[in-house]
Amino acid sequence: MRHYVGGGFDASGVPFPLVDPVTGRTVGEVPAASRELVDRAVGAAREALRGPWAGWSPAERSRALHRIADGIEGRFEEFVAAECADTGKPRALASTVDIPRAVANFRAYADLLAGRGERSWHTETPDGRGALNYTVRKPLGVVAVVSPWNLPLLLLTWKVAPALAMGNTVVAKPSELTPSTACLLAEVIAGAELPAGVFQLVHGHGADAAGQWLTEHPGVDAVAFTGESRTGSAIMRAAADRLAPVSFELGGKNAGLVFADADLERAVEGTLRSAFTHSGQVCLCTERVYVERPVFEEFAGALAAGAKDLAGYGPMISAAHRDKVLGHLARAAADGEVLAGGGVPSFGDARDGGFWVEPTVLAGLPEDHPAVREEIFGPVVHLAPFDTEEEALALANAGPYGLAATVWTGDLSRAHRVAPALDVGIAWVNTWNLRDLRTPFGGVKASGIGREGGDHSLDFFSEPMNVCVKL
Ligand code: NAD
Ligand code: 6OD
Repeated sequence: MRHYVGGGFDASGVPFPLVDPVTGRTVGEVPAASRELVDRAVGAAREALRGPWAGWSPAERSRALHRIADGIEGRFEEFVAAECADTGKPRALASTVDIPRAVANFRAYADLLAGRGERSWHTETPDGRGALNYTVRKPLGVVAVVSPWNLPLLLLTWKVAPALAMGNTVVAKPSELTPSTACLLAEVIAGAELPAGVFQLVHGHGADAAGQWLTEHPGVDAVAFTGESRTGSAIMRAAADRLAPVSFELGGKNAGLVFADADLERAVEGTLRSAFTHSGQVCLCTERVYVERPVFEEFAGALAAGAKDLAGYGPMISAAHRDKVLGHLARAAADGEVLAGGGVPSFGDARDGGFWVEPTVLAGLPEDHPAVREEIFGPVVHLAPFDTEEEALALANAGPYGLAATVWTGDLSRAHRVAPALDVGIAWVNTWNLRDLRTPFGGVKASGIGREGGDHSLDFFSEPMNVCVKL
């Protein structure tokens, strides 16, 4: 595990343990970046803004992104193994989502950049000759990228790729819990013929450590962050003093709406996937499902049966996170009904030392219960009945978050009525987590600020400047 600063690797810093969530055992050490190293990383990124990188054309940057994508593909199995080791997620997930999506992030932004144009305007002038206005896109400068542990490489590259595409330099700080694929990415970038200082990687914790020192650094021009909403508030306060722009992807408490006219089998199967993928540790996972009353019992029975049958799921990321999830389950069991799961699985092997929680289906809790209002970020879903479309919308739209929602219905008119009326950034109809990388991605309310994806990211990571030429 090494930092990557100014084109060189660096293993300095007080080490902290890396823990395998599957067994709870310490399996390695990560050096924590000192404040001095963070300073050096920001300094190297500033320096690189004045170097040859500034002269690279969009086409050259686009080709560089493809080289990085090639580099990840060339070490695909290493990336998959590292992601599984850090997160405990099943290989099937890392090899079909995390790593291919990281490759796709570089390719998608490379292609968008290569084909991107800007508008120009002809302005009338009294002498009749007019003036031509055109837009020049400039990088923001040094961008801090701070990312979480749930989809470590996917969410890091989701920001690094568009930031580099637009000519910025980057200092990235991955989650302290999942640093391994970021290290591999630094190795790939080191071999991708980018000028020294264009990409930096520093490891460490968040508060009073590398994350905070980086995001409050006066040499950082913008912050792109994915993580908890309250961390976003702390980062925004730090960025406010220097008015640095922020792009935030934050927490969620995503709702599913199941109407009686839905294909119930498909809705159950889709909800199992949306609630329990990566054991609920995906920001888009569904944690509340509202089911139209005539089909509530049937849906609840089938979902609970499906949850009991789930095999091949992974653990929570850490002991602290497992304890938070189990705390929610203890309160929920006391106040409502547990239809499936609710406990810790027993394996009779080394996994018993890991951070496991059973896929859990709850019902019967009031809407203001912490398990229904707060983000759990674990394999836990609560079911409640509704009687009318208006009630379903009111239930889904209540609460502090607004990231994503899913509507299950067989009525086309209802789908088009309900989906746009949801207070979220992303709504799916009869599917979940079908994501085209060019579409806007992000949340409303406490779920985020701004949009990522396609041109939205390229816009965030650049400053449009107007040039007006009198003809
Ligand atoms: P977190 O906020 O604890 O940490 C995220 C990153 O921020 C880590 O790298 C951490 O070290 C750093 N950090 C923590 N405190 C900091 C501080 N004061 N200053 C600067 N950096 C700091 O989040 P997490 O537990 O790693 O991730 C889970 C959360 O992320 C959940 O809330 C989930 O909903 C959210 N998430 C959101 C999206 C989205 O797209 N909306 C995607 C994935 C995860
Ligand atoms: O784009 C994807 O494939 C994906 N799974 C995004 C998830 C983001 C939030 O955790």
